[in-house]
Amino acid sequence: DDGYDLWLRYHPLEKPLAARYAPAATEVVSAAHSATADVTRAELVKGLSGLLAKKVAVGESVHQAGAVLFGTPENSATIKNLNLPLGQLGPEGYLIRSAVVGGKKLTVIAGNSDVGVLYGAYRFLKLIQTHEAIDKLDIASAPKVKLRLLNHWDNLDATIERGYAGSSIFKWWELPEHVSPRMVDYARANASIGINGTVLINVNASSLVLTQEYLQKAAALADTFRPYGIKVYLVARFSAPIEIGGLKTADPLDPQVREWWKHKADEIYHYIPDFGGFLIKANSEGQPGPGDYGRTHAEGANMFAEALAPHGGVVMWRAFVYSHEVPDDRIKQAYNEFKPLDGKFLPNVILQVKNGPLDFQPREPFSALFGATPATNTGLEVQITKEYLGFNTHLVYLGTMWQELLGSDTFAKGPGSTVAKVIDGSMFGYKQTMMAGVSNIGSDRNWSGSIFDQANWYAFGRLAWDPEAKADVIASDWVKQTFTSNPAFLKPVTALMMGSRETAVDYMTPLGLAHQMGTSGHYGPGPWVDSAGRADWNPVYYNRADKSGIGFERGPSGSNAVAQYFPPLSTIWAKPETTPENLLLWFHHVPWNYAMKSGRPLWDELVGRYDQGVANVDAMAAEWLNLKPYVDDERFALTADYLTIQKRDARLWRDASIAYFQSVSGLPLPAGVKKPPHSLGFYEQLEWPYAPGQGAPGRKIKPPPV
Ligand code: BDP
Repeated sequence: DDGYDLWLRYHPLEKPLAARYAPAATEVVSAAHSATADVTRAELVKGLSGLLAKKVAVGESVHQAGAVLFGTPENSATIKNLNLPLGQLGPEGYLIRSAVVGGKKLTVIAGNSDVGVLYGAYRFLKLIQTHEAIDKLDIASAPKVKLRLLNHWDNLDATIERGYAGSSIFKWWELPEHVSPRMVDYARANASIGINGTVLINVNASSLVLTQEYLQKAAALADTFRPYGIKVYLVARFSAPIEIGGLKTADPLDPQVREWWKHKADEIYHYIPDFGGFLIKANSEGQPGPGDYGRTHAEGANMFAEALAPHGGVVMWRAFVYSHEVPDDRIKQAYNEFKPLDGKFLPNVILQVKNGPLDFQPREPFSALFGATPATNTGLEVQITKEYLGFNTHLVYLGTMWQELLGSDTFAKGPGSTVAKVIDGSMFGYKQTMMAGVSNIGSDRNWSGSIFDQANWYAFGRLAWDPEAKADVIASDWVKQTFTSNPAFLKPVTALMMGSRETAVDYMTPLGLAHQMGTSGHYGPGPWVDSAGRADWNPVYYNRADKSGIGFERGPSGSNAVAQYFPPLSTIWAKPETTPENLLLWFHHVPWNYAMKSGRPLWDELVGRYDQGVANVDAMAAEWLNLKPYVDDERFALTADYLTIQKRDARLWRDASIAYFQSVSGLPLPAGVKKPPHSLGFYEQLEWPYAPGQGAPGRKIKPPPV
C-alpha cells in the first residue's frame, strides 16, 4: 500500500462488521443532480461498496429500509417534509439523522446546500470507517471558520518552496487542456476534511500567474475543484502592474494602478466566476509592497480589496513582515507594524497572521497580534509542511502544537479569550474568518512525503472546521481511517503521535529556544551560526548564549516584547520565575545555574532535555517495530526507515547542541551524561546534503524574476 488513498481508504471491513452495517446502507438515494450532488453520490457509492464489499444500489427515491438519503429541502421533498432543524447549520453545515419514512428506517444526510450535504456524506463514511454505531444517528455539525484554506508554496515551474513531498501536483504546462485525475483526488481529500479553498501558488510569487494565459489554466483547476466546494485563490505580486501591465509604478494610491487592479479582478472573475481572492506577501523578505512608495499596509491591502469587493472576493494580507533594518527584536515587528493600523482595513481584508511571532518554530508563544486587532478581521496561518520540524522524515504530529496555540488564552477580553475564539470570529464579531495551512502536498504517491505527515494535513482540516477540536481525537480518527481500529495498533500509535511534537522540541529547541536550525535548509542543528545575511537570520541572535547564560531577554530589562501581550501575560512572562519553563529561554536570558523546577540547574536541565528527546525517538522507533503485524509492508517499511533517520538526526541535534553550548558555558557535563562523540568543529563543518525546497539562492534579498 503506497498510501495514495490517504484516509479515504474504503477497504472491506471484517465480515462481522460489514454484516452489522449492511442493513443500514442498502441504497444511496437522491433526486439531486448538481455537480456536487453527483460527486456526493459517487463518493457514497464508492465508500459503501468498498467498506461493505457489496454493490450498493442507487436510486432517486427510497425503495428499501436501510436507504441513505441525501439532499437539501430544495431538492428533496422527503427531506423538506422531515422539517429538520437546518436553520443553525449555515451554508456549509450538515445534519445526519436516523429516521423512519413511509415505515422504512433510513439515514438522512441533509444540509442547506449541496456542499454541506457532501461534508455530511464524508462524515457518514467516516462513522463506518471508525466503527461507530449508525443506527440511532443525530449529528449536527457546522464549520466555525468560514475560509479554510491550503496555501501552496508551489512555483509555476513545479518546484515547491519548503516542500518535501516531491514537486508540485499542479502541472501548469499541461493546463488547461489536461487536468490530471489526481486533481479530483486532491479535491476529494480536501472536501472530506472541510477545506474549502486553495491558494495555488507561492507567496513569493511570479506575476505571470495573473496573465490571461495562466488565468485560463487556473480556471481549469477551479472548474475541477468547484463540485467539491473548493474555491481557487491566487497570490497577487504587488509589482504586477509594472511587470505585466507596463505601468511605471505600483503605487497603491496611483489612479492608474488602482484601475489596473480593477480590470485585472474583472478579468479573473470572467474566467473564474467564484474566484476566492488574493493572498499577498508585501514588504517582507524582499517582496515589493506599499512601503516601497511610502504607503501603509492598509493602503496597499485596500486597493486590492476595492478591486475584489464587487465580485465578493477577499484579500488575505500577510502579517509576516520585517523591515530592512535589523531591529532590536525581530519578533516585535509584525505587532508594531499592524497594531496601529487596526480598523484601517476594508471589511473584505483579512490579516493573515502566523501562529507565532517568529516563524513556525517547534515551539513559540502565540503571536501577540491575536487579540490585538479587534477591528480587523484576523486569520491564522500555520505551516503544515515541516520546514523547521524535520521535513518529511521526522515523525511529528502537529495536532498537539495547533491545539496548544488555539487553546492559548490571549486575555484580550479577560480569561477565556483564546486564539480559537479570536480566529473563529466569536470574540470580536469578525465578518470574515480564516485559517490557512501551508500545504505539505506534493507529487509523491503518498502526497505528503511520509504517511504520518498525512495526519498533519488531516488535522489541519479538522481544526479549521472546529478550532476547539481535540488533537487526540483527531489523531485517533486518522489512525482508524488510515490504518486500523484495532486497539493493539490504535492505542500505541495515537500515543506515539501525541508525544511526538514535544519530543522534537526536546531534541531541537528545548526550554523556549528557537531558530537553532542551520541557515537556508532549516533542517539540521546550527546553534553556532552567526554568518547569515542579516543578524536576525542567525541562530546566535536567538539563543544569545554567552558565558553569563542563555536566552533572549524580552522582559522589561530587555526588548520588552512581553508588553505586547495583555495582562496578566505581560507580567507573568516578564519574570523568569513566573514564565513557564517551556518558554523560558524565549522570554529570558538566565544564568546557566538558574534553578529549575526539577531542582536541576538550567545547564543540567537543558542537557537533560536533549537526552530525553533522543530517548523518546528511540522509544518511538522501537514501538513502531512492534507494530509490524498490523501494517502492510510498504507503509511499515517507509515509516521504519524514516524513524531510523530521525534517530540519527535527534542524536546529531543533541550532540551538536551540547557541544556548542558547552563551548560557551564552559561547564562540565552533568554526571552520567554522554560526551558528544565529536568536537564542536566536527559539527560546525558538517554540510547538510542538498535540502529540497529552499527557493533560489539569494531569494530572500532578490525578488524572483517575472
Ligand atoms: C519562512 C520560509 C520562507 C517563506 C517565509 C514566508 O523560510 O521560505 O517564504 O517563511 O512565510 O518560514 O513568507
